[in-house]
Amino acid sequence: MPPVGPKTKASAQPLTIFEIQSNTIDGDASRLDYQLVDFTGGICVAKFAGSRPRLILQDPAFPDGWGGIQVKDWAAFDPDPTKRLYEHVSIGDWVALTNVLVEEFRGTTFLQWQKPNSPSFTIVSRNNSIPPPKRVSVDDIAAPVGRAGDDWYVEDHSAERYESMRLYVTDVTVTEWDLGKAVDNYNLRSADQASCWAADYMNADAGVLGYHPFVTVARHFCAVGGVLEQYAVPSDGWDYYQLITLGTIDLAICGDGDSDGAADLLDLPRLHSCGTGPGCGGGPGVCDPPAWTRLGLDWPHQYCLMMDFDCDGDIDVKDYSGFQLTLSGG
Ligand SMILES: [Ca+2]
Ligand SMILES: [Ca+2]
Ligand SMILES: [Ca+2]
Ligand SMILES: [Ca+2]
Repeated sequence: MPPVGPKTKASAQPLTIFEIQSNTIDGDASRLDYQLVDFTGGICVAKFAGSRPRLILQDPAFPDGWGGIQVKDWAAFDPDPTKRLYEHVSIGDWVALTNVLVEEFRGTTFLQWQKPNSPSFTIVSRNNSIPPPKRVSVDDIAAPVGRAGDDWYVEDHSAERYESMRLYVTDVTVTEWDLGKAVDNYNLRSADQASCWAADYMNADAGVLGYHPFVTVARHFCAVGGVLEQYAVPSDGWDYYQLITLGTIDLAICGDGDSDGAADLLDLPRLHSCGTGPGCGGGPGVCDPPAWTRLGLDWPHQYCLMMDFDCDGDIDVKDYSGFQLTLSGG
């Protein structure tokens, strides 16, 4: 049975994502845990189907932290469609909620949509632009540190501010897998030897073993994107953050402009369109960039992280050299 919320509201005013996430006891758990709240809402940036479908919401007013939250729909399969939430919300909708329960569940703050609390939703606006993912360093979302026995803990919770936000890291290599509670985490190591953990359990393109087919030990990525989630059950020896990829577009293999898993000559047009500037123009088969790779408008070469071989933020002659080396097996 889902937990049923209290009958009184935590606040007379609807709360923002920032107010729910940043108001913590210890830099992690929300002080509003187990309180019923009204919620000003956020833009739906992703949906995750499953036995308990989820919406991932972001508030673009807080791009640098405390700007994301997940909503779990406990009534998604209710016979009465007016009681359901998940199916009524599309990516790009700004959705506001009333009577949802804040719950800290295994380290992550959820808003629980549960019929006994008589929740309601309002689609405030549709077709909003999706807030761009935030670029973070691997160290910003550092992997847990192993301790005596089988315990794994993050040393601090400075990554908490990014919980449930879309992020990406660049220039990383898979060094280990089968880590974590569900034995589905993999370690991403940066050139400066920092590590973070990722997993593909929300990835729509993952295989039956739980990993996306692009993920193998020793695989290098120009960029990996996803939603940050915490998994914490300290009594069982777990407390870690993990970058959860959502689709193939979140796994940018260097040089693989068409995301088919290999860099070859068919990817050359994409390299060229990236290298000639931001006006890719959406030419056929060339430049329909994944939304998550869109950087700020002031960045000169949008959309093209998989072509940034030297991971310095632009696509220039050095990246052509990187592409050539890749094709020649160098
Ligand atoms: Ca947390
Ligand atoms: Ca939180
Ligand atoms: Ca390719
Ligand atoms: Ca470059």
